[in-house]
Amino acid sequence: MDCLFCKIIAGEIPSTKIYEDDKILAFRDINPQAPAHILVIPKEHIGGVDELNSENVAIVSHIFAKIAEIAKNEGLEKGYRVVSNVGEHGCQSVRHLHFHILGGSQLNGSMV
Ligand code: DGP
Repeated sequence: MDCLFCKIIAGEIPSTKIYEDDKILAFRDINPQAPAHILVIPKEHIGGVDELNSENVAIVSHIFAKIAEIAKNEGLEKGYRVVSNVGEHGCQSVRHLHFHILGGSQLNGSMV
């Protein structure tokens, strides 16, 4: 499978890692949209939120528990945004489930 984030997980493409365990990886986005812009991904290949189901959804609770920890470690006490783009209309450019953590300054109030 030709998946960019699977290659990052495999170490074939370098990344700035923030957190890693046997199930997930967090690393800095190559094109930051905010002072802090981190991607959190499952090591299992799941294409996006639209491929979640009762068999694989447990990973999302693990990811969100770690998002809270990561945000605290990044000093984002004043708040942050968690975003997952899905499919063409959602402007998802990498078809591997990922959650953006965006923060470090006042974000725009608009969601779109
Ligand atoms: P999305 O558009 O929601 O699918 O987000 C994909 C993000 O992935 C986008 O913000 C840029 C980031 N990205 C793309 N290629 C690379 C890469 O090679 N390394 C890192 N660290 N981030 C990447």
